[in-house]
Amino acid sequence: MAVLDQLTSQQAIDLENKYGAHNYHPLPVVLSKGEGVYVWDVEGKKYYDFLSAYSAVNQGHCHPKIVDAMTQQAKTLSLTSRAFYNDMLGRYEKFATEFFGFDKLLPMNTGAEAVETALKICRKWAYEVKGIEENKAEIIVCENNFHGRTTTIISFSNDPVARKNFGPYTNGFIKIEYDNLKALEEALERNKNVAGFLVEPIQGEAGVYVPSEGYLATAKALCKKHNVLFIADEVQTGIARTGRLLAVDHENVKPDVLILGKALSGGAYPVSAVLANDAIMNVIHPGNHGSTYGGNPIASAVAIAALEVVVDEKLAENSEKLGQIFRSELTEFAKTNDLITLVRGKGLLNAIVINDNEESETAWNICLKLRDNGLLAKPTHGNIIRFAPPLVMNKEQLHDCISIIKKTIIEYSV
Ligand code: IF1
Repeated sequence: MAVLDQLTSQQAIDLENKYGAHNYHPLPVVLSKGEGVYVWDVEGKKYYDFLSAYSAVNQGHCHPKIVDAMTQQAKTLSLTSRAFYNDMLGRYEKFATEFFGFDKLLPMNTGAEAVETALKICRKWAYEVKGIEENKAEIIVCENNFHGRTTTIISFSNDPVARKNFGPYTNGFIKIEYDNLKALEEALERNKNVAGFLVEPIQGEAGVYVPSEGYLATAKALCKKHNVLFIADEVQTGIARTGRLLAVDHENVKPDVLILGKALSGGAYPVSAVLANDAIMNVIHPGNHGSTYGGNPIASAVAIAALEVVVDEKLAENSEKLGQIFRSELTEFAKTNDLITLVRGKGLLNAIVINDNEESETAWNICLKLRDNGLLAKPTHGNIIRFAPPLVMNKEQLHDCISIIKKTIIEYSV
């Protein structure tokens, strides 16, 4: 079989099982085409994409403006490394820092790299600006966090599957309960070497946990009081996903350090970034940090186009409007069906909690049925299904999806 011969779904799955590391357990569907809110499998069946590649495809699959920007730049100059300047990076940095309101941007590629970058900046700021004794800096994180899969990041994870047998672990992290301001205040008062507080404005992987109203604003105020950096990981919640440009905007919170990824490129190309003001970012000097592909011309062109789409197509407003319809319709429906115990989320980052335990296969089996009914979603745990369609979805498509979800739950309940 020639490498690019047409495949059946089963053939594609068999190839991945035989030749690929088994680091994922995908839903059994093999996609070969994407456009806007739709994806198609190799047999030509059409689906609504209700995961958006974990919120990387907020602008919709293969958005023409983003693809054009990528294609044009790829034909012109793809990569220079940072050994030389290029004519795209500075323009992207100016555009993005003005777009989000910070002095500077450090360009990386994946979300985890951006989180690692933010941790390094926070520690260096702690030693060189705050004056913490070297190698004593502590960063507060939340239980049930998800910030990526590097060795340092999983060192402060409490997910045994992400963590076990990857030690020895990186030190310097204090874990507290999410959405618990008393725990944060105590950790800040008890430890004099705290450099930063790293937090997801909504905990995505944990099951779309939306914190109490005021949590982010009060947490930021506590950090300011203790001269500790408030570091917002908006890799999943950013770029209009929750109904505002950033999830922290719901509480008018300005993070000291902002971490972006995923939809910063609209799913076209790996682009991530860390943004901060000069007093923090200027601790970084040549040779401290970098990446071969970080800030490459294609990434710069793609990110500019992806952010312009967010504004041009009013994606935050649409996310807010459709999210409210989604939650109110499904909350009403949940009253009539024992299978759904809760609907929660913000904008178009939502989840339903299934009336079963975390270890059950129920959520998985419901997602298999959703697939058969033409909608793709995936559980975050045995009993929680995350729903996150592209933000370009219109009302008619959303109502169609809500009907599919209701129909599937009813079918499953009998
Ligand atoms: C997987 C989860 C979501 C993230 C936040 C950093 C990163 C992520 C808040 C790292 C990445 C992805 C990773 C992907 C599945 C997906 C995920 F289930 F893992 F947790 F979205 F919820 N900060 N999340 O959500 O970004 O290095 O992946 O670009 O690893 O399975 P990345």
